[in-house]
Amino acid sequence: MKYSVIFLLFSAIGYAQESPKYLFNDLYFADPSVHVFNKKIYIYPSHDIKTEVIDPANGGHYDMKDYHVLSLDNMQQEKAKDLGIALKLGDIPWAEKQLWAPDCVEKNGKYYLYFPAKDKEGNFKIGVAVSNQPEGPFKSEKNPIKGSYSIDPAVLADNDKYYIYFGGLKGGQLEKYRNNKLLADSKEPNKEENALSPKIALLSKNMLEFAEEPKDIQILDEKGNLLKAGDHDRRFFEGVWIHKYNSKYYLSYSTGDTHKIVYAIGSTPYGPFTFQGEILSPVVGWTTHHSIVEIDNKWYLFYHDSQPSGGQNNLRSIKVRELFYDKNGLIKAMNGKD
Ligand code: FUB
Repeated sequence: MKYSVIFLLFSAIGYAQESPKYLFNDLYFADPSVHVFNKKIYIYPSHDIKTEVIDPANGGHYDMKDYHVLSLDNMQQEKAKDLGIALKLGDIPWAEKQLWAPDCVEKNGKYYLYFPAKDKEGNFKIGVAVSNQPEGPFKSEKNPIKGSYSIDPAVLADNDKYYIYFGGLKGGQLEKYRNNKLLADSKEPNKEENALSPKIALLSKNMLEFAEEPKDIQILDEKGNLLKAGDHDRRFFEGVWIHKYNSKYYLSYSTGDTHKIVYAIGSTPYGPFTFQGEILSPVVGWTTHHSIVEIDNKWYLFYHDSQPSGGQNNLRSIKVRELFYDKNGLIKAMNGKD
């Protein structure tokens, strides 16, 4: 009875109804990038910890010091299993602090973990670490990827090519760069200027370098114009993810200060992408970050919120719920407060 009342309520306001579940009780994990490797589900999250650092302007309170890998045997399993530390700050020669949202991809039986961290000059760069198993341990390269900057790498394997997407504003430092160059006094564009966009680069055959200069991804409105910087409900902020559905490329991301997960659709990995709408309304907590994955012919949204920590922004917990498309391939919006 109670269930049907809730169902009717959410159907009426247009949200897809499917109860989310938390995947972990004891430790705080966030930013879940999820992949199926060798028929097992692997989650590559950030590992949130309590910290004394107070630095909201730069996100210094997201003070993570290692990566764990989590796994599920199937989607019926209630809780994820912690497979332990896969990489830690002290083993990354170039990194100083803040191990933020990672992603992992497999190529020819090797696993490549891409991750952002601040270097000794305080600039975010993207590193890569390699393992023979999906759960690690991963061995970091000595230096970050040449020409990399900002945060939140996500990798797409497509037709034997591997593309890395990245970028994030504010704490993620994207506005400090133009044309892939660090500028001394660069700021966010004014609200009537074009919004900053996530970047894409083809990865080299050995997966350790960019094979090309990162390019801007164009996100267009319904009239074919680039989204504007003042369009906070739609413009890119951080946490980009890319997946394919019915041969189309779906680019999804967080809008940051309006706390939504939204998406745009394109016909190639490089875009352009046309804005479509909301996937998830704001969760409890400042950040919202997700991945979208097909598992056993169903689609899932993995994400995080700060409900279990009582709303502490830097202590987040990962969740999952089923995701649905309509007959036109549009994603049904979900309520982040469920
Ligand atoms: O977890 C640290 C940062 O918070 C991530 O890199 C962002 O996407 C946001 O979730």
